[in-house]
Amino acid sequence: MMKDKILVIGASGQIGVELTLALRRIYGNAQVVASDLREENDLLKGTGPYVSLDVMNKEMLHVQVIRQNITQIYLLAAILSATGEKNPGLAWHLNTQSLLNVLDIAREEQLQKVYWPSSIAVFGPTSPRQNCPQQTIIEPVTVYGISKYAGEFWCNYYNRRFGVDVRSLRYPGLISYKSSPGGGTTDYAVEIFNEALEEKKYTSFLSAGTSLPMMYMPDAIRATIELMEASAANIAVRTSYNLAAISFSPAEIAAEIKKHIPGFAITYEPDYRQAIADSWPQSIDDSAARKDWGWKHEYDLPGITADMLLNLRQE
Ligand code: NAD
Ligand code: AKB
Repeated sequence: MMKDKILVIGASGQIGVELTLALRRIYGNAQVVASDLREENDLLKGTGPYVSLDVMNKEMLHVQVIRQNITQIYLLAAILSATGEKNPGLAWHLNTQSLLNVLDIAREEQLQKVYWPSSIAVFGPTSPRQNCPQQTIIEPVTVYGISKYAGEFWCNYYNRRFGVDVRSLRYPGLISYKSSPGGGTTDYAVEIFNEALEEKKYTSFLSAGTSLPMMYMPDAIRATIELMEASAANIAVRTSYNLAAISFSPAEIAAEIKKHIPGFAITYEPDYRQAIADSWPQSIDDSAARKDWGWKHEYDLPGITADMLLNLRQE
């Protein structure tokens, strides 16, 4: 049997760094090829192979897949919600064409598996705000959400029509300390920790009571690997699975940080990202993921806060 050989595209990003390191621990360093348009992240250096790659260049991507004997692709390259609103055409182009390039190559080369993340950003103002179900009214109002929703249907199409084993999760906002977030609406929940430690104050670009679905990176990485390792027979959703952990607002995370840094102060200056956040649900029903492949989150807000501050203090 051919040994698994994985290509991670967008490996220098917020998720890519930690996912690449986790995959290398499981499959072996040499079996996981990291790639990105930008330079190799410092945390990846010396841990395994790295190639400079533009996922929009389909020919070069195809060459790499053949040359490296790739059997699985994790596609993480994307433009996120806040940056996407500044250049909608570019966000649509990158987010959808990168996926089509990967799905086409997966079909032609009969790759074992593909992973591509969607987002809670697929939901819009007409979706239920609380416990938003897997299947519901979905009318996204950001270009990022539109591109993710279209991508989900491309995944479903390539699975049904061509048998490509592509799997996907609708991640909530992700909180991490290893690699910085790349231009999303939930980025405040990472920035707040750095500013709390450095300045003892933070100005939030979302209002005090804006509650959003969130997750700690270790949970997100584990969810990704558990989904990818599940038996294909258990993957009933071939668009993208709702995935949830906790929900909180800027005021709630600030109160939790204050327990560790009593002098910490937060102020609020909502900007264009407030409208994006207001269009998303406050909480997500992920019972399909829990039932089909046993998803269970571990970290709550006190656990995330304590771990973030501990690790950032050690840097
Ligand atoms: P990120 O912006 O931190 O990382 C994306 C990486 O892709 C960057 O390193 C970037 O250089 C690279 N990239 C961009 N264009 C490329 C190209 N043409 N070729 C090759 N690489 C390219 O994003 P992230 O937060 O790590 O997100 C990864 C995926 O997860 C995205 O699809 C995103 O939509 C999704 N997601 C992320 C979150 C989150 O909170 N981080 C939540 C939901 C979904
Ligand atoms: C963003 O805010 O754009 C991302 C996401 C929820 O997809 N973190």
